[in-house]
Amino acid sequence: MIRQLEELARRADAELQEAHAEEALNELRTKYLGRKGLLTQMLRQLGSAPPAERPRLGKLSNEIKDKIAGALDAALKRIEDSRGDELLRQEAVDVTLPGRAVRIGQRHPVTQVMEEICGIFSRLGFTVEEGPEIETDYYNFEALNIPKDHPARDMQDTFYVSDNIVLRTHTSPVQIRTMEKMRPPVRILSPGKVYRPDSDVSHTPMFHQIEGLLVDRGITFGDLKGVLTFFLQEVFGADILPRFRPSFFPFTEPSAEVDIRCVMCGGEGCRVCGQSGWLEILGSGMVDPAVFANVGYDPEEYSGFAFGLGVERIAMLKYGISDIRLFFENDARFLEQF
Ligand code: 2U9
Repeated sequence: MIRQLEELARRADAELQEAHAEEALNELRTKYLGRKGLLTQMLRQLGSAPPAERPRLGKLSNEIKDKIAGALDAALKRIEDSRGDELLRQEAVDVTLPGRAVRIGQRHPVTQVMEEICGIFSRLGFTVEEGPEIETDYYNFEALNIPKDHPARDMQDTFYVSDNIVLRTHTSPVQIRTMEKMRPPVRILSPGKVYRPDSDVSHTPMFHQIEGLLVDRGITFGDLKGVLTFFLQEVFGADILPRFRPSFFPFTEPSAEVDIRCVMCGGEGCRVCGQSGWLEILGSGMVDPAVFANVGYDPEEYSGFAFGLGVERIAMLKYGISDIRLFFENDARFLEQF
């Protein structure tokens, strides 16, 4: 029986050397150590061995059993370890590879120009105020001295939401709302989207405006000219000399449109300036006393000036763009240039 046991141990050892896969090792475990396994069967025969030999046989059988089980466990562990190594190899990161370039976006050209303009006025102490794009007839028209059926309403075609609700046609309602809640001195800018039903190379139904309002005691047309000249020289260069041309707006009196020498032809006359040599940049004027009365400011005590400009128009002149609709097609090849 000892020889049988030793023979079994040798065979198991030989077969173990040959088994490399997990499956083969599990088969060997069943073959030798399983409930009907070869070693298990021999252990059962121990009872029929002479009593004197049983302790030795028992000890030897257990040693062989432990040896086979140990060898199987070790072989399985080797397989598991090498699987982990393989996984590490597969998932390894080559830290010497160059990184993938990240495409960095940028702000829309209209936003850039808007921020530039707000930046210039903020250095003069103006702060930004915002308000709703859907407005009441009162804030968009009435409070600004544009009564119903007044011919001035024809100056601004309007998107009506209902009888008394409109998409704001200018950002002026923001100034009315601000004056309602704030006493002078007032020095504010209102940038934002406005809406008018127009569409061609120089009009889109939505565009951006920046308006400004300054109210205090003793403000004169001279202050208006000084502030707007400073602004235009910051945007278009120190050598431009603006022209203040009389005009009319219902909410300002007197009113002036502000022109600069054409940036395209230098005043010679070209397609951009319509052969006039001048470019219209801003509308402006001294706030009409009727508007002050609507917000409870005493026109005898306070005066102020206001101005308005179209941001897309400034951006077109600054960058030489001939069709305003390019700003809103969102073609990355166009937008990336700014
Ligand atoms: C209040 C009082 C007065 C704002 C003004 C203009 C002149 C003007 C246009 C320029 C081109 C609009 O974008 S555009 O079409 N704006 O000409 N805006 S004065 O006057 C105000 C505003 C608010 C309470």
